[in-house]
Amino acid sequence: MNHPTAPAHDRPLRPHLAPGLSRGVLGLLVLAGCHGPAPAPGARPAGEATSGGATTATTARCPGDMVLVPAGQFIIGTADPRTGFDGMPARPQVVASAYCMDRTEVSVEAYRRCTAAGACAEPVPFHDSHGNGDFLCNWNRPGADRHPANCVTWAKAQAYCAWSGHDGGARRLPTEVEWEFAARGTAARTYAWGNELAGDDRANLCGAECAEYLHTVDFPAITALNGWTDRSPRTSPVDAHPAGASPEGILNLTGNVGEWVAERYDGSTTPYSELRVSEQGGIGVIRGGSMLSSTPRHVHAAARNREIVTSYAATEGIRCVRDPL
Ligand SMILES: [Ca+2]
Repeated sequence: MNHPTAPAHDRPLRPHLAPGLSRGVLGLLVLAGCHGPAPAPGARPAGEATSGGATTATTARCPGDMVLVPAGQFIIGTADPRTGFDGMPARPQVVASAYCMDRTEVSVEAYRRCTAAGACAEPVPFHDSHGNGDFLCNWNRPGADRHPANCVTWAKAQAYCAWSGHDGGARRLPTEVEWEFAARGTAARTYAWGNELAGDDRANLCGAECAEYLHTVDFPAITALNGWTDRSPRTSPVDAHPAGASPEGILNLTGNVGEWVAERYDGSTTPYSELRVSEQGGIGVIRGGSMLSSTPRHVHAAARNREIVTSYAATEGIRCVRDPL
C-alpha cells in the first residue's frame, strides 16, 4: 500500500498534553535456534553468542544490520514499580527461540528507502516551531539522516518493519518479552550495558544539556537527570554511544528514542495501569526511555511507557526483529 502522507489521525505533540498523550510523552519527559540454510549475502555469522553471561552455541544467522539474541530465560519486570516505571510484575520468563534484532534504531535514511518504495507513510516532519514538539522530529530535518526516524505512530512502525524490502525480507515489531530480554539479558540487567547508571557516553538521556536546551526553546521545564551530561540535547545518530551497547552489540536500547513494541498495552499485567486498551484504538507500549528521560525509573530497562497507538512523539521510534535466517 502506498501512504504518501501522514494520515489525518496523527496528533501533534503539544506542550500541554491530552491525558493519553501526556502519559506517552510527558511520561518520558519526566523521566523521561533456528538452523537456517546457507547464509544470505551480507549475513553476519553469529557463532557463539552470549546473553548476560550465558553462552549458546548456534549456527543461526542474521542479516548484516541485525544482531542475534540467543534463546534463554530471565526475570522479567520489577518487583517494585518505583524502580522501573510501570514494569511488569517480576516473574521468570523463558525465551524459547533465538531471534534477530536491529543493531540500531531505524534511521531516517533507512525509513526513506521504505517511503521511496511506496510501502511506508512519511513520519510527521520536523517543523521549526517551538509551539509543539515537532521541532524534535527528524523527518526532513537538515543533517538528521543518521538520526532515528521518530514521530511515527504504531501503524507506521509496524508497516516499516513488515516491509518486504529489508535485507532478508519482512521483519516485525518486537514483543515486549523480546525487547526486554534483548535489553536485560539472562542477568536481567537494569540498563543495556549493566546495572550502573553512570558513564555519560553510554546513552543519550536528559542530562544538563537537555534541560538547558529545552529551557531555551520554551518547552515544558524538565529537571535534568541528576549528574548526567551527554552533550546531546536532541536525538543522537543511531550508531552513537557504542559504550552503552548490550553484550550482543545492540545500540541505544537505553535512551535516544523509545521503541514501539508489537502488543497493545495490557493493563491486566500490572496493577499500576489507568489507561485501558479500548481507548482511542488502543494503547501501545514504548520501551527504552529516551533523550528526554530524566529519572532513573524511566531509564530502567523494565520501564514501560504508554502511548495511544494513533499518536506520535519525538521520543518514539522503531526497532525491528525477525526470526533468524
Ligand atoms: Ca541527552
